[in-house]
Amino acid sequence: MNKISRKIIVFISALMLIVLAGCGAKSSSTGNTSGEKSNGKINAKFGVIAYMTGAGAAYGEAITNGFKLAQKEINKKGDVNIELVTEDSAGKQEQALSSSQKLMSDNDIVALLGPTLSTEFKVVAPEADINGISIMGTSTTAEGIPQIGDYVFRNSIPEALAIPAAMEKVVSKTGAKKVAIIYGNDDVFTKSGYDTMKKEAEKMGLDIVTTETFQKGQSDYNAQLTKIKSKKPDFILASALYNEGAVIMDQARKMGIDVPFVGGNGFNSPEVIKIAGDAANGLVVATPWFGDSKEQKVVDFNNKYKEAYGKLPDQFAAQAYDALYIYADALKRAGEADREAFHKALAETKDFEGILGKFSFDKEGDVVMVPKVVEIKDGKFYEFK
Ligand code: 1QQ
Repeated sequence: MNKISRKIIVFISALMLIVLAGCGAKSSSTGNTSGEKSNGKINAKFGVIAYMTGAGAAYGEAITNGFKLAQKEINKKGDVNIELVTEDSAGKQEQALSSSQKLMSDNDIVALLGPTLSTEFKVVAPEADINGISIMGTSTTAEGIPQIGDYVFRNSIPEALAIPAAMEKVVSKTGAKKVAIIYGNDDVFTKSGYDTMKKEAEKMGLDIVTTETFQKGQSDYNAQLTKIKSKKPDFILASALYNEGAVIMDQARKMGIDVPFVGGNGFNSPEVIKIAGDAANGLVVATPWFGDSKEQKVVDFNNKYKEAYGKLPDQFAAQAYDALYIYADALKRAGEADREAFHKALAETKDFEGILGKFSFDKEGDVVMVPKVVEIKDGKFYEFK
């Protein structure tokens, strides 16, 4: 799009945002800034859109906890002072969109973080891009996210990297030949995970014995699992968020299906173990985060998080924590709380050292990273060997 048409669209969008301002749900704000520079510090407000209520609320809880912990540390260091204005998207596209419009209409908001689900992000990011406000996903792993536009980034590792890594480990260890697939066909992330699973299974020469689908909120998977069981797969590929994924595993084990499950990013939550209990054993996933690592920065993060929230962090908390540090770093390099200056600095992020390792964006704003493969055994995530 040329500069003049972008400016016209930005102007029209700004008018719409003024009208929409104040319509959305209640927002919460932590920290206090005015967008001005005071005492040599750069004060900046960032908008957060997170899945805080509803079936997947544990994702949003971990994410906002990660942000708040990083915010406290960053503000204490003192180069920049960050205020976070948080909106609940409830895992719904319409609510994510109205929340983000409310945030974008506040001229003091320099950039956005979230929303949580790719399904939400896919409707919010194009609008942020048109408005020239940077937006970064910290948990969005579907294909095509940063490709939405120049202002769109993520620090969450795409399924297209994670799922093949997990599949390759399982196949090379077990010699599996036959696989069944089950996926949610009404969600951007679960569908994208399915596309990756199918493509990779074909590439690896696996025999896909059946492909089953389900919808969000489904509680009975008897029909799908009966079919899967009858086909005797060597393992099952499941693309699901934790609330459906854990129930699928529970019902599968109760039916006597004991083969491994390979899942995507949605399973990387302790909620899976909480909901499925022993039935979660045998789940293999790839993740940028391994909480039991002996690396000092991981141990330190675990301790700080536990002290603040009374429990250990998960992948979503770790990604959010790093994301706010990436934003703080860009803000410092931008030198002012300005949307354009911030965008330029963010795009230039390179070799940022976070708790998840060294981080750079590729030229499309996507993640360059090698995931770790973990499996659940005896109710705990272990490195898959
Ligand atoms: C996505 C995801 C989910 C698991 C985030 C919570 O990866 O929607 O992209």
